[in-house]
Amino acid sequence: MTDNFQRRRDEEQRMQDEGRLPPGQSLTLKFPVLHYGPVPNIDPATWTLSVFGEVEREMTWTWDEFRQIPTVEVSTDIHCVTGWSKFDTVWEGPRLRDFIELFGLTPDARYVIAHAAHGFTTNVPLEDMLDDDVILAWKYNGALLEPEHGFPVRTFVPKRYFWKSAKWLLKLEFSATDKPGFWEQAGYHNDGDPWQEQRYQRRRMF
Ligand SMILES: Nc1nc2c(c(=O)[nH]1)N[C@H]1C(S)=C(S)[C@@H](COP(=O)(O)O)O[C@H]1N2
Ligand SMILES: [Mo]
Repeated sequence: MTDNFQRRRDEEQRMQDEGRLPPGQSLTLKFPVLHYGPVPNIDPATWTLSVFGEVEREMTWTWDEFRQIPTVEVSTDIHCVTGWSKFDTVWEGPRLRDFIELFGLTPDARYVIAHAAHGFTTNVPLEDMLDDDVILAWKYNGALLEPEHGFPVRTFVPKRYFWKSAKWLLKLEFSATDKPGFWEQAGYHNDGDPWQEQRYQRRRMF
């Protein structure tokens, strides 16, 4: 027991030293499910995805239309604020940067707010959402997303803690001002960079 525990610790230390495991994280081989509230029962026949705010053209896609958009595959690590990281997860969907070309942004767009089922929201600066690895994921390991992992579509923002990757996406808002989301208003850090261990907001004590 102790030997196994020590070996795991050593392995995690090695990965931290190699720069792959962010500070305070430990590795999981499972795929934990984490969210607030129940899994929504989304019917793909009526689901739509819309973009609004600082866009040149407001647009809406049905599930059939959305799946026609060219996709990229991203294989990378994910890091949850509760302390688990999972390596080499494989996701597929349109790259957000390319997706934006379909409707265009106004010069005032600075933040992207993901709106998901049950009123869940999360905010990320536009600049960070233009990274190569930010996609609107609708496949995991080559198959459609499981309902508990966000079917039909989730945002995927691997350079932030995983709460910034909104499951059950309904709308993307492009905003001139920042709008702290569900967990961000509840005390999670506004930026959520795992490498800087930005888990929670610093609170003024007095
Ligand atoms: N819509 C929605 N998306 C969400 C959440 C949520 O509560 N609602 N939780 C976030 C959190 S805290 C995490 S860690 C990841 C977990 O994703 P997974 O269940 O696919 O592992 O989803 C994120 N996306
Ligand atoms: Mo999380």
